[in-house]
Amino acid sequence: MDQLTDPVVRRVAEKIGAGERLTPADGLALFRSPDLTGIGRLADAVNRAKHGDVVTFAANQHINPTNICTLRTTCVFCGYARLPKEAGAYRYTLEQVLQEARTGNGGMTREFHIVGGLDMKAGLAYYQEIFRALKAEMPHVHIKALTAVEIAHIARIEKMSWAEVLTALKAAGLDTLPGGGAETFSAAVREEIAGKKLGAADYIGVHRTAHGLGIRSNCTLLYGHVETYEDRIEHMAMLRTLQDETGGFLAFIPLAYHPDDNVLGERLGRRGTATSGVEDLKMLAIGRLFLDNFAHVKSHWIMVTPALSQIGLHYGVNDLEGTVVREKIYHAVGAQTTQAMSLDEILTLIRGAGKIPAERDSFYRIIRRFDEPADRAA
Ligand code: V47
Ligand code: SF4
Repeated sequence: MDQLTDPVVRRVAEKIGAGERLTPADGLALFRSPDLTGIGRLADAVNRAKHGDVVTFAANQHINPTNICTLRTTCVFCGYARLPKEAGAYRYTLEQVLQEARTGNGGMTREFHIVGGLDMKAGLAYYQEIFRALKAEMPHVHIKALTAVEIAHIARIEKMSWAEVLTALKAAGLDTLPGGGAETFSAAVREEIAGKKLGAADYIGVHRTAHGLGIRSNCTLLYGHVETYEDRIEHMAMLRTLQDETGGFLAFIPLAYHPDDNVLGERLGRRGTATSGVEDLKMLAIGRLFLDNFAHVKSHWIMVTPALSQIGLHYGVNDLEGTVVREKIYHAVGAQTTQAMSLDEILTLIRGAGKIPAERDSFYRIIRRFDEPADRAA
């Protein structure tokens, strides 16, 4: 790495070469460094050492069973939630969930990603029924469902502990937890953007409990709103600490804040100004470098565009959000990207980066590699 121009990045490269973990000060210095290319080269080297040229994706399908949410007025970045009597509010019946599950992906779905609002009428029994019915009809499909925030909500309305809720849902068919609801852990930021949402310690607590019960999970970081670089580092440090303790996280997924059609975006006067490409790439690369105990860093192409995600494959990313069939949460806040990607489109995107696409299961085991064709211009 003798062409690294910024001494800060050079120092970090030496540390990584010596097998040393990055400190919060190192992470902060990287965010402040102008040397995006150098940071990317480091992240790429770390990523290649773990995964070679293979980039994975899952054939997954998002289902959002209810948009009714008690936090509708306090999560000011969210454009998806509705109050129970508000126009556009919905809660699927079991039959509607099954209908949607049956329609997607031409039968290739291997994972349902099921999340929604904190709906007082969607308690334990509602989700148990859904998971049981999905598993009865499609036993091969993995169920990744309910964020830590939703688990805590169900526990509260059912007067049960997190462990009891998780155990009951696991028995009904829940396999893993998605990473949503983390937002940014900093108490001051949370107060401003998600005043009434489950706090950082409890988000971590639900994931710790899940890992203890053999339920693995993902984690996220919502960036590009009012948080500072220090907040991003503090957030990732908490994730890294839990990962040291349990090893239960599968992937880290940075989520780029979208300012359209939500109160926060209006308040900040940010309509039409999503995060910049440089910010997105830095976030992905520094996530890869700081979270040295994470195997997988996933880019969410729906938010940062497929083109940026493709470049991210040279900045530490080894996994792409899959062939999402119908995405509502981001498209409620102005995401202009397509709602789904076909298998061909995903293969073309990954090959266009000079990488080898591979379909994976929900535990990141490779199902099939697509080594071919090598010499096509994409
Ligand atoms: O927690 C809501 C985010 C998350 C906005 O685990 C917004 O595999 C940007 O967590 N701008 C839910 N982001 C989505 C999520 C996720 C997505 C894909 C894969 C996985 C996984 C998890 O969406 C929320 C929140 O952070 N979000 N509104 C917005 N205006
Ligand atoms: Fe509800 Fe989640 Fe939206 Fe907050 S981000 S209002 S918890 S759906």
